[in-house]
Amino acid sequence: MSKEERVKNVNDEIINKLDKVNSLKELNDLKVEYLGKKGKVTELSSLMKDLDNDEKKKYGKLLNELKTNINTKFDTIKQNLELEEINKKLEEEKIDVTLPSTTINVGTLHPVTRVINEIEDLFLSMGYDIAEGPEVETDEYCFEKLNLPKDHPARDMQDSFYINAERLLRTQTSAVQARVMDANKEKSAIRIICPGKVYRREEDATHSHQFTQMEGLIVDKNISLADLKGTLEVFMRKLFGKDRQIRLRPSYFPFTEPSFEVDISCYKCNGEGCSLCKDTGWIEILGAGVVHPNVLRNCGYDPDIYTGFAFGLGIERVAMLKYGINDVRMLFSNDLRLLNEVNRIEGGDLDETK
Ligand code: 2NM
Repeated sequence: MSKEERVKNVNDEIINKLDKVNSLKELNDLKVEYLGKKGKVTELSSLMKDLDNDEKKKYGKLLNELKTNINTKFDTIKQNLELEEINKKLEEEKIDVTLPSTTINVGTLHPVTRVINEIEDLFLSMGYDIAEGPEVETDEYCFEKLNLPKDHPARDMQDSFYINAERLLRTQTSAVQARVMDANKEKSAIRIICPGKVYRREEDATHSHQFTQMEGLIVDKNISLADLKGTLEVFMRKLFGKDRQIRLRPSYFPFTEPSFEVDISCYKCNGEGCSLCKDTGWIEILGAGVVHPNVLRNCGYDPDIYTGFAFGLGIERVAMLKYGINDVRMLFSNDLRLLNEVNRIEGGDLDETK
């Protein structure tokens, strides 16, 4: 067989085999078989060394044509196979967008957060600002400015967590109100509510060493007890329903004079008497009073020009009453049943489409 015939045979052979190639691996094997070090085309090239110059030229040209031809075919087939592979993958991994999705659990607002938000919304609508302050407070703002000097017996009422002689975890957010009054250089009117965590060293099992408080303060000219009563009535009706009545009983707080405990008519029995209100028809909910002249003076306000009222309540207690929770620890035990139940009552506040 002549060299030319051998070249033609190899060419035919390879074209025949390439027709049957089904995968990139088969293609690669074929490439090694023909163009590899010991391949059939390489073998044909080795015949060159025995030829004279004229024949070398002719035969060389033939070999080059063969190689170019084979390589082009290889490349085309490779491209086709790769394309087939991608299409196959795309076909197999097609996403069906009509399939139902897996459920994603959306979080809910904590009951304490809900109550804070509700109270903030109401007081913002009445022109109050929200004020915040440090939880590690100075003795001065927590007690002294609020008419509780060091030897005052009222300090026994709330044993505190002291950091050192001068600093402690705040026992009430009125410390923030003293700061706001103090910082107001123009000594202009003030209307604020102060939500936040407070800390007390409680001994018994039903009280927590930490709870959330909301205190309100208004300081202006001509503020009277009637303003306090009206404000608290609106406040309580927003939280517990439009039919609520309020009742003020005399009490004592060092920072207010006079001071009151405030009750709401029981929302369960409407004042008839039931287990919730212990047959009294009333539920105790707030502390309040007219700001003591000493407090105003301590914070730079002239009590002959300005008067004010203040009130405070525990957020956990409001949440427990509103949502029928009878153990305060339920609020902090991360039990999803509680959050789901409150969410059922109030609706999902985190869903922005609502
Ligand atoms: C209460 C009850 C009564 C109160 C007083 C003040 C301030 F800053 F004016 F002195 N802030 N909050 C106050 C009065 C708080 O909570 C049960």
